[in-house]
Amino acid sequence: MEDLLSQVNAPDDLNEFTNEELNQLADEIRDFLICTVSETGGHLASNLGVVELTIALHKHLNSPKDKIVWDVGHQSYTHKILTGRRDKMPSIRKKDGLSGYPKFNESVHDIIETGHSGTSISSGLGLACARDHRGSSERIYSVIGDGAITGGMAFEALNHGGHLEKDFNIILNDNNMSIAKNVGALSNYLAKLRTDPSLRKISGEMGDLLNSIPGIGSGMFKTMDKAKDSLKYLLVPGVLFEEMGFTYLGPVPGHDIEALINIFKQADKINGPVVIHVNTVKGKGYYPAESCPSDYHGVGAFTIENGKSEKSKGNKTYSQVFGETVTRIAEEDMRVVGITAAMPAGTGLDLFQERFPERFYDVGIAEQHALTLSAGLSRGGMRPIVALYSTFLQRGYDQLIHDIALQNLPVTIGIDRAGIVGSDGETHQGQFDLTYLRTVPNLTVMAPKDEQELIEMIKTGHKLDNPAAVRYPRGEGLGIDLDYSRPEIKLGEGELIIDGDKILVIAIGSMVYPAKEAIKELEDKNFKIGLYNARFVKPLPKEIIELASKYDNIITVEENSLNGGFGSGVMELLADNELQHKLIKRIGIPDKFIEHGGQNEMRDIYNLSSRGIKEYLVSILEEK
Ligand SMILES: Cc1ncc(C[n+]2csc(CCOP(=O)(O)OP(=O)(O)O)c2C)c(N)n1
Repeated sequence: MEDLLSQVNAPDDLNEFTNEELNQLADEIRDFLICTVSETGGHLASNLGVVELTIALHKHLNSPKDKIVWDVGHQSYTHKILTGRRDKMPSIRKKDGLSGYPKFNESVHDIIETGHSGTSISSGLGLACARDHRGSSERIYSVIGDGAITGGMAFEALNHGGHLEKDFNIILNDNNMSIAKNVGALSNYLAKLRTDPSLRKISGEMGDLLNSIPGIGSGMFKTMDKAKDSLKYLLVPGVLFEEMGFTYLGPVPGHDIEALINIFKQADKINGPVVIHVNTVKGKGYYPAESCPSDYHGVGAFTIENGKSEKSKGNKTYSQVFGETVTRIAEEDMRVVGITAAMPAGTGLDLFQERFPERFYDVGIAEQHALTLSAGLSRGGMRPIVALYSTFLQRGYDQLIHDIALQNLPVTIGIDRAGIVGSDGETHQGQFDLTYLRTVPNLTVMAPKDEQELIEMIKTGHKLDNPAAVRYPRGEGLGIDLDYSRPEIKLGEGELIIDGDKILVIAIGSMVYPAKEAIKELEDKNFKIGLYNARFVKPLPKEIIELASKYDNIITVEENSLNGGFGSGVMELLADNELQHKLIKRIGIPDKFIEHGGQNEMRDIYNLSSRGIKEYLVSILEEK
């Protein structure tokens, strides 16, 4: 059979293909995706689920004039392949290679950049408003998953979109999965629409009926809508969306390109906003991913034959140690509840979920709600421990301030993936949390140098009567022997690791060991460089003032933005104590969004490795 994939360099190339050829192309793309991701790693299962949907969209639409807005953007690989980036796919998620998400600088077909969930309806609606202001006529399709639509932003956008009555289409890509199994009342509702044969039959019959009455069918829906005919509740599936002002079409089988194109044609004829409910299978076509989609949501390189990932060093990850710590604390304290926003495995809370299902809450992709729910739980006498990634905690900043800190509630937040995250790039970096947390009154902010300190800091958070946050990096710990019985670290107590003279390095969290290594490599110089592990960003250890007065110079090191970060905090402390002349250098993340690449590779580029820290120290020593 002739290879079709190599003939597609732009969406227009699809125009030449018959339906049969489009199906063949889907098979070829699927093989290509499995092959590529087995080498690069990436979001395999989500991408395998939308191959036909993406082909159908590009066949039906005229991109880039018409706009496709991807929610999260992790499922945009087929879109990248169809829009001229096939040859670059082996570089995906690597430094200087393609991003794993839509990016303006890669293609005119990437209209909105994303990485966080639940933005596509708002941005699609914005594009529709802009189109109408300009008086043009492009079609706009936002593609959102059943997981992403559980987030508050998606509800806000539905509410507004139904009110505005703009022409734009939402494709609800329903595979019944978030990263883990999707949760929530909306998810149950979608499952009913998907599986209730009577609704499917009615939907099919209604569709046939509409198709058979040219120009009248969609009007009929509208009449029913206006009349608020109670019959509609019996006849029309998706009444929830209908009542919010959308026309609901579907559910349509999401691996049938012809059926998809037909429903898109139908949607284009309808005035006002439309929800097209598409059923897909996450991981479609690759048995390991189809049978266990959560394991293949995001994967490292793997062997195609058995689906097994390359072996890692085998140290426990920070997330695992966090999960184990919370579970142990909960054994002794019945008040402990664990909360995640759709990331039970990613945050390590799956262990807690297994052990204490009745005290575990997965709230869906709803970070804001997770935090305010914790505030309520706390006021009700529980001791919530919330686990969120640093980048997603950004979503819940007001909830942290207004609902937790203002009321000084004892909620502990485990902030995973803080600092450089690696191949997910700009949208996922945990580079801002120390900056935005430092300003919150009542909040204690900690960062462990290793996984043992993580255990002790979670205990500190749990014992405090005020809110506390502990931030730790993505990936494996240092592999040290863990002692879960050690007590909590006292509030504001840092640790002098090397007592030196002249220069003191004050490091926080993940930067303590690289700083120690750098200092060790400079041991034979005349200076003895000191090292202090601050442990606390808020309150900063008082000991820093004492130490600073003994040393000539201070250098701070952090895996956080330099703007307003840990080093800024030390600077303020020194200035407030007339010691501002002591601080000579702050090492940290510069004022920019950090691109994708290997985690350690990017750390090294931004001097957040022992090499980078050593170079800084050498330059300072040479100046002296
Ligand atoms: C605000 C936010 N929280 C969490 C995530 C992590 N995340 C990425 S994809 C995903 C699940 C998305 O599920 P769905 O929308 O159904 O898409 P699917 O992968 O199933 O196709 C989650 C939780 C995120 N990207 N953004």
